[in-house]
Amino acid sequence: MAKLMLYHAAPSRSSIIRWMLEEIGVPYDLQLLKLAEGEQHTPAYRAINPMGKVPALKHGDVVITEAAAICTYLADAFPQAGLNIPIGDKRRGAYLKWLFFGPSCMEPAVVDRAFPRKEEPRRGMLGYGDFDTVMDVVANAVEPGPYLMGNQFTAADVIVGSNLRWAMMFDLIPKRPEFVAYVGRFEQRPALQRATAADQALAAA
Ligand SMILES: N[C@@H](CCC(=O)N[C@@H](CS)C(=O)NCC(=O)O)C(=O)O
Repeated sequence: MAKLMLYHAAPSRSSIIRWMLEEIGVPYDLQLLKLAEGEQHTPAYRAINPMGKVPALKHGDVVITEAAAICTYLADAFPQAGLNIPIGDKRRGAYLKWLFFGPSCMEPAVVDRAFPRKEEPRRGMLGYGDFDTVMDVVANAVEPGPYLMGNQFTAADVIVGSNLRWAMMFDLIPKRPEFVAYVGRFEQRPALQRATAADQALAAA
């Protein structure tokens, strides 16, 4: 049995972690959950993630939930994969900013746009401000390339890249040339190709 166990459903946000694990290149096991059958709400799984959501990752006896936290954790726990910016490196500030920006700004901006609220909240009350600013900020960050942190591909790209990939796939954001070029660079990565093929096979089964 591998030391790492991913609680997974395909396709879902846990596919982000599958990609991350393939990038790291260590063995892992999967525990599959059928979300449509409510397996994420069983008492056994709620003991792992009380939110009743995937992904969750077990590393030995450590449990981590929330996709961006899992990616941050894995990058630090397996530094030999070169996907983290270590503590003490000045670039870690920007690296952490992008890891948090995915779930705290990009995701809510995209979801709010897909499912508009009856009453428009005040910009100052929304952590992400407004959709167009979020898109402009991300476009400016990925435009120089190849990755958010320059030449180094990091866990931040797994988070921000997954967000952009998914949102463009479902036409939830404009296919800006900066986004298309950035995401296009990932499609060639063997780790993403392995994770995607394995998840497609799971989804089809
Ligand atoms: N904030 C969580 C979101 C996780 C999430 O929403 N997962 C969805 C799948 S994409 C889920 O488990 N949905 C099942 C449910 O809510 O019942 C993260 O980033 O990990």
